[in-house]
Amino acid sequence: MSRTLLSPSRSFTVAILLAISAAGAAHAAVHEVVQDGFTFIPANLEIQVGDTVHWTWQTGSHTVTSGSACTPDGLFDAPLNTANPEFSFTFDTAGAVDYFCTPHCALGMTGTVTVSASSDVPESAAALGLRAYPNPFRAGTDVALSLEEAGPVRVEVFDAGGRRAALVHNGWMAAGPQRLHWDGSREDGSAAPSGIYYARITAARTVRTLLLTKVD
Ligand SMILES: [Cu+2]
Repeated sequence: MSRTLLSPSRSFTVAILLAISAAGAAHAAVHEVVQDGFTFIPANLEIQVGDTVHWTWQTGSHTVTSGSACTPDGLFDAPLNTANPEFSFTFDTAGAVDYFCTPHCALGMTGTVTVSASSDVPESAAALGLRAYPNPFRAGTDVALSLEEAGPVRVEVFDAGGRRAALVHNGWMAAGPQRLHWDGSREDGSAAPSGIYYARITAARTVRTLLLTKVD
């Protein structure tokens, strides 16, 4: 019920176009972490949604394993040794991700990647003219976008804590103006509480975010 793909809008006062193109490519930085003895350097990293962290091995045999308190949480778990001297992971969700080295966690070989969405929102949304209407909204809102070329598009909504509230669209989309409706409900069908949300649009290898405000 939250996956309504509307036909191309005939109202350009509503459907403000979003051109997802190479010219407007989102910043998607790669951050380097080096294994040095029983430490990751830097141990604490602050990045933005869509960024990639690249770990590089130097000596010994280690792992890069997500989780807190030396307990894997399943997000990623990769060896870091002479046979696997590097590992990359792209962070798609805001929030703090703890990780550790399995054999050396008790020695304090841990790290944290803090993924931020909020600081990137105004700049990226403005650069693309991305709009939702209405916004703020009560019952539901339409996200307007326009692809230069047809291709796969994923539109997700996250709450302020980085938890996904809804998958609005995940599939092929034609070129030209489109509107995607989020009815304001969570994936389990319950109504999302009022507050700040982020719509994240993934298309043409770029990631865009748009601030949404749900009011009572
Ligand atoms: Cu280690």
